[in-house]
Amino acid sequence: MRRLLMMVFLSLLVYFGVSNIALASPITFFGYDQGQGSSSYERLLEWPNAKAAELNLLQNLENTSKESFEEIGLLNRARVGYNEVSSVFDGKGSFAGSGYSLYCNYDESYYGQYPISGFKYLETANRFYIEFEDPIGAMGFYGIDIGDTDDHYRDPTTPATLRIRVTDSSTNEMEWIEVPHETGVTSGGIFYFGFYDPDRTFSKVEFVYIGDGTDVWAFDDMTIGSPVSPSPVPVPSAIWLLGTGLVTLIHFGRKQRH
Ligand SMILES: [Ca+2]
Ligand SMILES: [Ca+2]
Repeated sequence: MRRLLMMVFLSLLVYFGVSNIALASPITFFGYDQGQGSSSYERLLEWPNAKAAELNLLQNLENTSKESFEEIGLLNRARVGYNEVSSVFDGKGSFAGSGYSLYCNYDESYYGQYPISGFKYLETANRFYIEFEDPIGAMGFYGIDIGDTDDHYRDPTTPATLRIRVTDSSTNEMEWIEVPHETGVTSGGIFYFGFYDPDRTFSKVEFVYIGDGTDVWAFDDMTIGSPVSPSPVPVPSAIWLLGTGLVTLIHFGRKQRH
């Protein structure tokens, strides 16, 4: 009896131990449309590759909230600090950052930065982060004029690149998610980057500026959500066997006592 119980305990340990180890990395999406050139600050009129990446991500999500920055009360060419914009994504998140980290609403290309939707977007040359009231399982965003490091202001030997860092809400661990954008590309390009994780949720997403080069970036049409729930998975045979084993054990134990 004791040996049987020990075997049940060991099977449980193996089953749950293995499923904990099998945590997958986030699944990522990326699409890039090249800008018109470093001497031209004309905006792109369409961005099919970036758009396709956005649609691919959204197909995998539910409970989405989109932030287009259009609701933020700004006059043309005005800027506000992060502390003035505490509620985004339908009130589910808030931005924070420091230094030159501002919202803008230029309705034309400003040195390569411009909006995707409407005429408002987020413009920054610094690290910023978004914190979420309830943890999210997915996020995507448009990045505009990111990676044109051989252009004005920039140090081409240490180009400015964007990386994002997520905080796992259950373990508080930080993890980098690489944004696979090029550097040394033309001004005014547009990419879409997104990720979802079927196994974990995130309470904080940090946009981190790496490199000594100075660059100014724009972000627009960010979406948060959760991965579409998988259809009910049939109970694994191991669990069936375990259950059947336990029932037999209990039955056997009772019989012995009687
Ligand atoms: Ca917008
Ligand atoms: Ca730029």
